[in-house]
Amino acid sequence: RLGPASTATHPLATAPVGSPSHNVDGFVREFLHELNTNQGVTLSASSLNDQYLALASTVKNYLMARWLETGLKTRAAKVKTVGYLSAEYLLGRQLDNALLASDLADIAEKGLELCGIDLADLRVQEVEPGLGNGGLGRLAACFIDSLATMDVPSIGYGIRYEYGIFRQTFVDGRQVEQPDTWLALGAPWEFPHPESAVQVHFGGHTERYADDGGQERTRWVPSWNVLAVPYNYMVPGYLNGRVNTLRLWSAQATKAFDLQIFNSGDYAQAVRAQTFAENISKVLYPEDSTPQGKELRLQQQYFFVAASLRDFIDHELEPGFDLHRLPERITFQLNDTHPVIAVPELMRILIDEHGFDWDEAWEVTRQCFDYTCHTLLPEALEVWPTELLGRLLPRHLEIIFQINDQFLSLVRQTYPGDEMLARRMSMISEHPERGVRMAFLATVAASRVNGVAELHSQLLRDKVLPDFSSLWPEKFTNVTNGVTPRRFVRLSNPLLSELITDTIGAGWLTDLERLKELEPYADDPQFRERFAAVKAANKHRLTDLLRARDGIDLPDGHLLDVMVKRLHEYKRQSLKLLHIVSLYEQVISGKISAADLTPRTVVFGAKAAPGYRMAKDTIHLINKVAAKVNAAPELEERLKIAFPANYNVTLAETLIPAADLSEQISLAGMEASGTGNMKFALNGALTIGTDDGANVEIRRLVGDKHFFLFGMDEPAVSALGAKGYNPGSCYEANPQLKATLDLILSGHFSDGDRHLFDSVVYNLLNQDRFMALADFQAYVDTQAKVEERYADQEAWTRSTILNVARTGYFSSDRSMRDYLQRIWHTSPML
Ligand code: GLG
Repeated sequence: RLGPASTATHPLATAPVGSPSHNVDGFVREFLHELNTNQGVTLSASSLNDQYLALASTVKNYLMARWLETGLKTRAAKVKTVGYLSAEYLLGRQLDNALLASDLADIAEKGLELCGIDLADLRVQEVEPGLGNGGLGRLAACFIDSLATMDVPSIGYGIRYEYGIFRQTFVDGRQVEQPDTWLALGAPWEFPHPESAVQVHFGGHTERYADDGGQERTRWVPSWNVLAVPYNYMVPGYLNGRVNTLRLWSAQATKAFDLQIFNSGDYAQAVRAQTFAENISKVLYPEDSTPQGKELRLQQQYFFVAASLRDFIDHELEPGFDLHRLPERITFQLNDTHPVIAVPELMRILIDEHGFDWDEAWEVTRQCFDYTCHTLLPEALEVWPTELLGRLLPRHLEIIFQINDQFLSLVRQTYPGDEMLARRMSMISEHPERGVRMAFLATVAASRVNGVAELHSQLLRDKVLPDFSSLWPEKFTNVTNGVTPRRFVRLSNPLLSELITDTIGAGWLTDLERLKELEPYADDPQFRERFAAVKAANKHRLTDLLRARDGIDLPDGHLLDVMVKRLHEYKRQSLKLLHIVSLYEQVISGKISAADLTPRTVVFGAKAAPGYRMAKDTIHLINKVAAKVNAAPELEERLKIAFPANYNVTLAETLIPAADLSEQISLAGMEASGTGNMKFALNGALTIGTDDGANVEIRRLVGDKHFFLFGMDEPAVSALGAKGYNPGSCYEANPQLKATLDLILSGHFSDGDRHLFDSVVYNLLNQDRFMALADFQAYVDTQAKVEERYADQEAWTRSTILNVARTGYFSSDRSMRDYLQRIWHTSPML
């Protein structure tokens, strides 16, 4: 990447050139220059897209000098870098974040105005890079933002999917997926570097040979390869002059690969082969929390990880660097098991390419990796069939077997005679087929293993990896997730941000615990009034957006009750739905009158994995119920459901600040952390939630009075599971629950079709793995308490202020501080 050392003598050649002038004139000049030279148009002839692209280039030009300086400074300092390895980055739109980080927002707005352009019109041109599924990918995006803001040298490594998470549409209430063509109108934030592409190999076999010293060695003789082309993205810190790099890899066919086939004379086959190679980074797998054991997925994982290790070792380190000292310079964070194949890859590089012996290589490797687990669902832990792994990466499978052998001899030494234990802890599972348990491999290799909230980390130790945590108690730790306040408070909620700065002064955006200073103002009626006015304005902003985006009309003055997250049975959208249907049933059957209802609009946002039947049926059911409820005159407009399609980061940014009530109702022990829960609390919504994931910590911080807890806790869930849970008996014992389910079964929501929703309803009645029926009554009762509090607007607002004031802990800056101290053992660059 650096190329040959420059022999230039001009003084400007050795340092980054300066930035454009930081004022309106400088901005306008730069913008018009970009429009002319990059887009090739004059202002008068330019389209909105031209203007957006020119604006993006302009902003990049302001950040450029800092980016280049950051690179030079970091290389020269030879400090430890954090290499964040993640198959997903759910970035959201880039423009506003870049304007904020470079302190250009006002200048840009004024400058564009002078050009007759409204910044707001350009903002909406940007298609967000949706290179992730949900929480895990969004967390990675928050983390790299915090690392840059905290001046930590770091590189995010991932995949530049040509198609990100699918665009969701509804056809007759059913989810239909459309490809996400986020690159179609140009990708102004990326810097492709085809000249720095690295080769990634696959397939073939291994062979032994004797090296010059007569030592027996192994080499991998792969059968095909692809090029990994890096695309660099700026990751600007907030007003601190640091710009880190996110490096996403795109697959391209190698020349050698084509030539072989071209030479055989089969031109068409050669072109097809190119497509085959390029398929690797073509599309993001849309499964969230459930691995798909697809070959292409393993190819993706190895592809980005191999390219990243190669890149770091060959391009980031100085030539001739002694790899025995690698842990001094890099710590790779494994974001879930997706990048775990990096462990045998580093072993292979050290042993096969650099002549390390096994123990030396293991010593280095062990110190270079840490592993974050994001789940508790056993079925969500990746297991790769050895047949597949061996075919695609034969050398890696050998190395994994050897790591496992060494590990199991340690287990046998530590617990002599306990063969059952050794079998349980083996990285190789035998049933249903022979496979590699990637979480075990990660746990053995990593210096530290962490869960993502206190409860989750505890359950990880006790239930998911108990044998490992008794063997290595000190290896396990917790880092509770966080969210970046730059995007999720400052940018998404400008009015609240202004009010906060007005009240406690500036500086809180990088020191979020300072929100505590708001606490006394909860008792100040004037402040409460201002705070409530912000919420009301945010609701209007949402109303405008949903009208334009989805043709949805939100009624005024309703409690805005929001459940947005991936559609998953464990998250229990079905429980929310039962609550709605129950209210509706009581009104239409005359048990209560519409006047008894607290005016409420429930907003859903949820994508289902395209192959996840139950989730898709649940979406269909929500839409069917919505159609009926929204049209029911009996309800007198006091209960509404809005389900805008294609929930994404951009929608979240307008939706969350408008919410009154945050639904975090997973079965206790199932949601590792949640991060939406944090965003809502920080934006002044109250939570109705179970004792699950980070809810536990949110409740502890905001106080019981300001959090609506309901349902079984994890021990109760476990006990009920052990005793034997029978959802049918909940149904029989609870007349309102029965009436609710019966109404769905009667075909009321499905134009008389009594079987349309059998899958959903009978699953609840017969199996209900996530115990929605068991928590139904508690949920409904707690919703009544929500309504009671909401009726007292002063008390409600007071609680919401205290939620904001007390949740500064959930800044991803704090998460990064915890990783730095507990896991990475490094500090920001001074
Ligand atoms: C996971 C979990 C979430 C968690 C997120 C980030 O399901 O509970 O908040 O990662 O750690 N697969 C996910 O999205």
